[in-house]
Amino acid sequence: MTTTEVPVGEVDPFSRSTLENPLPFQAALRDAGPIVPLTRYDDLYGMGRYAEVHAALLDWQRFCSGSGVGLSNFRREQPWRPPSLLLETDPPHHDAPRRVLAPILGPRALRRLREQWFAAGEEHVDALLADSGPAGVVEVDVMPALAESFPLRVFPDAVGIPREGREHLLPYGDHLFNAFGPANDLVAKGAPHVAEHAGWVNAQCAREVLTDDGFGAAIWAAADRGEITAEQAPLVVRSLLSAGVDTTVHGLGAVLRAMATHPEAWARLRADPKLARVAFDEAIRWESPVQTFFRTAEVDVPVGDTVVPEGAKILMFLGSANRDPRHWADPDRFDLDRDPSGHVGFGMGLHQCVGQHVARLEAEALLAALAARVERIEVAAAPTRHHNNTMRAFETQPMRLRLDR
Ligand code: OVV
Repeated sequence: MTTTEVPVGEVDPFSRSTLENPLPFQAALRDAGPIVPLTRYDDLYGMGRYAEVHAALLDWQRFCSGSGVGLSNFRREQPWRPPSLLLETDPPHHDAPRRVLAPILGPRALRRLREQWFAAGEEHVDALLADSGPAGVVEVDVMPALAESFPLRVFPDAVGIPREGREHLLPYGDHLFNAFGPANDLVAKGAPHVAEHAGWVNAQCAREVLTDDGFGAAIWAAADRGEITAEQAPLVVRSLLSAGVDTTVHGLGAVLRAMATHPEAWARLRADPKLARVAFDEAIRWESPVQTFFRTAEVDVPVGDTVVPEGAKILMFLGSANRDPRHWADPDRFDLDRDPSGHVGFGMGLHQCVGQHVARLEAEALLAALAARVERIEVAAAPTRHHNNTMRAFETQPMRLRLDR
């Protein structure tokens, strides 16, 4: 491992070997101090410990988002797409879009979807399990068969976009999350196709394209009430299509991994399906599908013995904070008995994931349907990783689902 050969500050956090298994790098980063210069990139610092990451996420005045939450500094470089009105802004500009979106995706509004999504979960799982042989076993790659197809089945309908063209959603998100990192081969791989994916995504945000009963229409209704402008509305819809698909796919990938590798946890969840919510949050802590976001120092900021100079980028290692032994007991263990709340896998503070209730509902619906019919989830073959500059993801997870009989 390169981390034992060179000082941790000289390691590229976005190299293929670090992305394949970031955990040794993250442990070395935490041990090196509260903040470490990352010398592979100009004016970059890394934070890997829970206490500092948590504090910085709350300190939006000094660790700002308006210069972009990727490596690119919007003060000096042109963003590849118009900045997000939620993610890539600071108060006061951030606040109206956030105030509009929060109730649209909040627990009260989602009550309407709960029954529908549980029914969709049952249908989805029934269709997959229909192929079981006489032994009552289905062997399948759960990434396409469950983690990708279930969010794609329920979420775009809830936003209210048409069916045609939905194949653009995953590659758009994959490129967007790569583009927060450096301009490496992962970004180059997506670049030739960005225009078509982004063109399609942007076109779905127009009021005429959206159904009149979805999240998208609710955003436009807020524009009609004057709570945001008609220029802002399509960009807020774009945030749903940007942040709402790949993230939940890899969140589901994480909880399925946890359930397959912890059969006792699966048995407990089956006996008490209410555990699905804590299982999902613990999986988000444990795997941290969104591994990193950047902030920009608004002023010179002292952290420990280091002063981060104004204008520098700080890479916040959410996944590392979520496995910091200074904060968590036995952090590498997936543990249904711990309280994972306080994890920073959804961020923290004023930018904390506004879609987290939607993600939890998708997870609950899918896990409940599986729990009703699947006695054991087993690893059928080693999983493979999908490399992305921001997300920790699986490409494949071959599993055996043993039906209850
Ligand atoms: C959290 C997140 C990720 C990616 C995109 C966006 C948000 C957005 O607002 O566009």
